[in-house]
Amino acid sequence: MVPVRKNHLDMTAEEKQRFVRAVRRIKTLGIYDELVRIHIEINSGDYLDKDGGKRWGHMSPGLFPWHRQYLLILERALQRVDPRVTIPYWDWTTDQGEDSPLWGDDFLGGNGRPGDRQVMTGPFARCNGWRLNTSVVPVGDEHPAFNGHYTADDRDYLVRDFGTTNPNLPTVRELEDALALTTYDTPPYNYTSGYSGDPQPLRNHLEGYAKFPWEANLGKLHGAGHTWVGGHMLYIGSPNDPVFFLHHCFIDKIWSVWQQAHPDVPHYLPVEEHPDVPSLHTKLAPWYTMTPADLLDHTRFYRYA
Ligand SMILES: [Cu+2]
Repeated sequence: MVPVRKNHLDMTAEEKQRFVRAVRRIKTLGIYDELVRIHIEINSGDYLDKDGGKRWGHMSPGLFPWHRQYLLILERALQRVDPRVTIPYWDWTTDQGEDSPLWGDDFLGGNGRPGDRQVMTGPFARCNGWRLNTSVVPVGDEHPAFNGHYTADDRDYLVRDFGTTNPNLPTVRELEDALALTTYDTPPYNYTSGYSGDPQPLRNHLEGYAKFPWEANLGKLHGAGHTWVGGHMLYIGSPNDPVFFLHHCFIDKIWSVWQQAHPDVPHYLPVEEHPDVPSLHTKLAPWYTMTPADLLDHTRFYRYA
């Protein structure tokens, strides 16, 4: 029987407690911080090479499979601590309140306090023992969503700033419009995919760098989830905030929903070798153990409720 991932709103108090306890445990074991470090390293390379060069999991068709493997590694580490734990997801199209149980003291804790925006409540507050060891901040004037340059951040506490950089979480309409697309990704397989006309690529709309003419701003869906939470979620060290994993779990579910909605189109592109981005049969860095083809069907690893 494969583990079942569910909406955090459907978790019992005990399930939430088990999840939180397991996350805190792998943090003390150094596993969590190693995953943060990997995300910073890969994301930085992806952004520095955004116009040409190796891109694994961002500004790349690798977005879905790379993060699927990344989440699987976290989930398996959690399950070594507690076999019943799975990663829950956060459906930000409907679960948009600052008073959502997501941000409760018994789950992820709340918004940052006025001033330094330090998270002061819940199990991931510094005062409750959640200390950042691999925190970074971007350097340079480039927008953080494009910037691969960073330096060490001496703040060892988690920062959130709900709705300041971006006041709007993604809408049902934005998600439906993206899910209606029938092309996984298009050349040049980067943040400009879809800019020069049709077909429009699912991946770049979901990632948030492409938009439809009726949409106001870039940065929707995946991007908007990051920017609405703000603080650490704005930058490449975003996995320091455990909400990263619930956010990306929903992105992962969306890929699955899209595949089911479009059974007859390629579920990953490119199929052929490509100089910059993973092809269907490229083993993904930094692990070099699985390819997008291996990761296409999640049902042998876990299911969604
Ligand atoms: Cu990422």
